[in-house]
Amino acid sequence: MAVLAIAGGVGGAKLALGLSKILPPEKLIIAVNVGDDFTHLGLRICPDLDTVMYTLAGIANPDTGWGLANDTSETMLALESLGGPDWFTLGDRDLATHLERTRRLDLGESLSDVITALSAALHIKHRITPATNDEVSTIVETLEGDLSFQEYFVKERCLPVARSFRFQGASVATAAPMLRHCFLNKTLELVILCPSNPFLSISPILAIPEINSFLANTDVPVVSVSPIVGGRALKGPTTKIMKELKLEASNVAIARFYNKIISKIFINSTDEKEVAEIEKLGVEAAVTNTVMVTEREKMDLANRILSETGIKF
Ligand code: FO1
Repeated sequence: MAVLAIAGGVGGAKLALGLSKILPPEKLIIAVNVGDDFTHLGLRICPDLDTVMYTLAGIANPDTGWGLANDTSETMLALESLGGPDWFTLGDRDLATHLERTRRLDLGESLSDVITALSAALHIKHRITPATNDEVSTIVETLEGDLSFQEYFVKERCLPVARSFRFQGASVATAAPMLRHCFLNKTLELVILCPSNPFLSISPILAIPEINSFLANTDVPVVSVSPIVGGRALKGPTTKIMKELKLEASNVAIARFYNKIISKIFINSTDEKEVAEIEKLGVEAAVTNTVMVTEREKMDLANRILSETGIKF
């Protein structure tokens, strides 16, 4: 039996790391969002997958949460002097990941096989899989028209007002083989929606029919860790997006968003006052520290989730 952690970028990667420090490889699967992926400079860029891989390998840039620690940017400088696009910063060593991924994909390898190979090369023992091997692209519908995720997030720095999102390709995408195997063989004992942006990072995964129907119908406990603390997101545009979607930036709103699939939500101790409101939704609220800065805090949160849900490890 195994725990399935569903993760997006930086926030999800932190909890995935905490879980990987506690659970042995055979007891954990990390399924990662592909909605942020895009082809740039002819290379297939998979930011959330790379953030999770680099984080588990202990080589992620600690300041940004993405890219590699101590990377250099000679190639970007040279590219800029040639008049190439410099809005999306790719480190010299990070580029090797994109080159090798693109090489393998062009040979016809599936994205999940490529991630398995790259993870092995990075000496990662735990299993990381894309949510799907199909292309799912998050499109941000803004007042200035539709933007691809990276155009919105990086090029426009999340400034355009978001009206809604769509996940191009999701309706015909299938679950990655590792996930399908778990669903069919009933090998999961817990599903954790990690504290990533529900609208931008988790929704593209829930939009995949096979994954949505599993989560909506399974009797395996599905829990989430809220990305909101004290009325704001710890990182990224979640709070701004919630405002633009006319949602209050609260744990109640997150619990309501996931209401059909979660039985429990973990919220930060500062937000204890929201428990009653959340439990009116029929979702149990567990209060703990959800702010993960140190590795200890990542492991403590992972421990709390596993012990609250009775997972033996
Ligand atoms: N985010 C930025 O804000 N600016 C960048 O130039 C940038 C480059 C980049 C390169 C590789 C990579 O894996 C991630 C990168 N990110 C950058 C972060 C990325 O946009 C986000 O991590 C996710 O897509 C959102 O979770």
